[in-house]
Formats: sequence, structure tokens, C-alpha cells
Amino acid sequence: MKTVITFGTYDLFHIGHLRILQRGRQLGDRLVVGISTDELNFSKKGIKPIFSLAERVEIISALSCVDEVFPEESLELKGDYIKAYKADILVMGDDWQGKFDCHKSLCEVIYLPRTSGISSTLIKDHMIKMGAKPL
Ligand code: C2G
Repeated sequence: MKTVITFGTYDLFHIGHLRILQRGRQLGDRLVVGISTDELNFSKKGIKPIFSLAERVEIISALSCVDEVFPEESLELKGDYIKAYKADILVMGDDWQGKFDCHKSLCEVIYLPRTSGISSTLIKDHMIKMGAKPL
């Protein structure tokens, strides 16, 4: 049984999120997903996600390619999460290229190409241009 672990915020869930989760799952038998807490996202990006952690957990948990989810409280705990979930492979998008190579002693670390032309930020910017008021 090969376990794959991956991490993300997955705010305004979109096709780039779906594809990396599906590709991650294809690399093993079980996919575990760490979902950034609202506080971690604020510390990384200086903004709160549009969708709450509870909503993002509900969306990701409903996907057939996902076997288990948990809240990611801190970037520094990645090694602990890899050990706790006995992950064989850590998968991240290539916007994180090289950033988690320090975990190569714990598991294989694979960076997959991002889906081009889409991001939560682009969706937010587009909605604001269309006249949506920030929440
Ligand atoms: N992603 C992708 N293609 C896109 C957008 C995102 O493949 N067009 C991938 C990212 O590379 C990442 C995952 O989808 O692997 C989740 O993206 P985000 O929600 O933006 O995650 P992020 O806020 O970068 O959090 O510990 C790491 C962090 O929790 C990652």
C-alpha cells in the first residue's frame, strides 16, 4: 500500500486543484490531503480564504480521489505529518519546486507541473473586475 500526501489551501476549488489531486492519487494507492487552516493561510498570504476550513474540508473530502483529509496547522510540521500518515510520496505543485526537498530522507518528494491559466487569485481578481464586492 503506497500512501501519497499533499498539501494546499484549495480556496475557490478549481480545475488546477482537481488535477493535482487526481495525479497525486495515481502515484499511489491512498491519497491523504493536508488542508491549510485559515490561520496558516493568513500567515502565508496575508488574507483569509473565501471559504472556511470546514467548507474546504467538506469539498475535498467529497472527491473520489481523496481518501483522508486533515487540517495543516503549520508549514514546519510537514515532516511530522509525513511520519504520522506513513506517507511514501509527498506531492506538491511546481510553484513549490525545491521547497520541501528537506523531506527526501522521509519519503519521495515529487513536484508536478501546475495547470496553467488558473488560480484562486485569478478567480478573485476576475470577480472583482466583474463588479463583485470583496466579502
Ligand atoms: N495547483 C495547481 N495548478 C494551479 C493551481 C494550484 O496544480 N493552477 C496546485 C498547487 O501547486 C498546490 C495545490 O494545487 O500543490 C494547492 O494549491 P493552493 O491551494 O494554492 O495551495 P497553497 O496555498 O500553495 O498551499 O504546505 C503547502 C501549502 O499548504 C500549499
